[in-house]
Amino acid sequence: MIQEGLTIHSQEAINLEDRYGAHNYHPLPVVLSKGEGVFLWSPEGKKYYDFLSAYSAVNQGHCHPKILQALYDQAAQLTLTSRAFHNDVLGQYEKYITELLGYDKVLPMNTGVEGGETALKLCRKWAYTVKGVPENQAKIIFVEGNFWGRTLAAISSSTDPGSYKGFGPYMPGYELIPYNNLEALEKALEDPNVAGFMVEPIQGEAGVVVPDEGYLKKAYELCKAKNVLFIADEVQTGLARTGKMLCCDHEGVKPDILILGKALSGGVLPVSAVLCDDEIMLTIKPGEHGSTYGGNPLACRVAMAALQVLIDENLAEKAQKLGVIFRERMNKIIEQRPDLIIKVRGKGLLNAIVINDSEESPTAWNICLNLAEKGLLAKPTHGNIIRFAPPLVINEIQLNDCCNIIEEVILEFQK
Ligand code: IF1
Repeated sequence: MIQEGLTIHSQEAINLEDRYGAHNYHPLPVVLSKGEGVFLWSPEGKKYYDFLSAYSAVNQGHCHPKILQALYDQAAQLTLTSRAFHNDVLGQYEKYITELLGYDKVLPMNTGVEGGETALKLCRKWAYTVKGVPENQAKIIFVEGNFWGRTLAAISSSTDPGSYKGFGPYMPGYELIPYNNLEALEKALEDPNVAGFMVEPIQGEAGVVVPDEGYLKKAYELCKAKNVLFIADEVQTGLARTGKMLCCDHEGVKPDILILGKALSGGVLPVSAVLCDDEIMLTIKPGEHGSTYGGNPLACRVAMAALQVLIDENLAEKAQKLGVIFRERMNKIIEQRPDLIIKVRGKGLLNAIVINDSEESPTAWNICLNLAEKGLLAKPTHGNIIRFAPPLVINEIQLNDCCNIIEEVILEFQK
């Protein structure tokens, strides 16, 4: 049933996007018009479990009432002043998030990639003004398989031609090493001009690639030994997703620079943040960085509510517990269909199954079409990997219901 005036038929929505929108995505043939908690509905009222969570931006569930209330209240009061003036919310938010995560200061931005750009500017500035790297000689080390957004600086570090091909020339001062390889990192750190090492604690886009136990801790120590900044991109892994407030918490690593985004607003509007201590943060002087919407009162109020929900609802602990159940269920399915699924991997409620087929094969896509038909939304990444990441507010009954759907689709699937 279409709610007249409020929405349009699915096919009409698809047609309008095709005719008037850039073709920079290849979405599943699913149209959504309502979200609540772990559920999404099409305009026609078809109900889905959301197992993508907008790539971990709605950890708190769709349209969380407490986050929406913060939005409504602030929106009626003041939404944006620019940073040409102070506002009465920004300082409260800055105090809240820096005390919560244990850093001297935060630089508020909007999207995750802006967070990455900001972190790299801070890292380079620190290298020139504190470490003493010669001007314009700073090097940043990235790992193969990284993904931190779509800007020219971000794709310059990519090893995925789908991200960088056709957009050169690329940002200089980058060095790439294999992920989860400490020897390669140790070697790269020999260069005295290295300013920073930027890494995802678990690689999301690459297909939920979990490094060996101890990799993050040892990588951090190698960086410290060479006075190199350890920069953690927790845009996707942070904020309770992997079973801890931050994925780095699993190994007791406190990044020199921490990048957050996505669930920092609970999916309500773009909010990102870069946190670090004064020695790094104060290398950027007034007028050297910022953005129109960075630190706007609406985003700050929403972000405080989004963070508070993570704490009040113990979402990290829930993700940890339900993640174990989920992977156990997936492994039982794999025992029955080893021809189709190679493995399940992940931490907390950031997981993925690896399909026993080439990246070019349509198998993962077709499995996702069948899952959608049965009311569960997920999407392949890199062709043969299906990421499963429900909102962290999912309960055990719902999780098992979703595992039943996945089991049904996998057991009956024929390539
Ligand atoms: C799209 C991928 C995921 C990220 C990490 C920074 C950013 C992202 C670890 C940039 C963003 C998003 C981008 C989004 C789809 C999604 C994605 F498939 F593209 F790669 F999650 F894996 N660091 N990831 O994952 O944050 O600027 O987007 O706010 O491009 O469609 P952003």
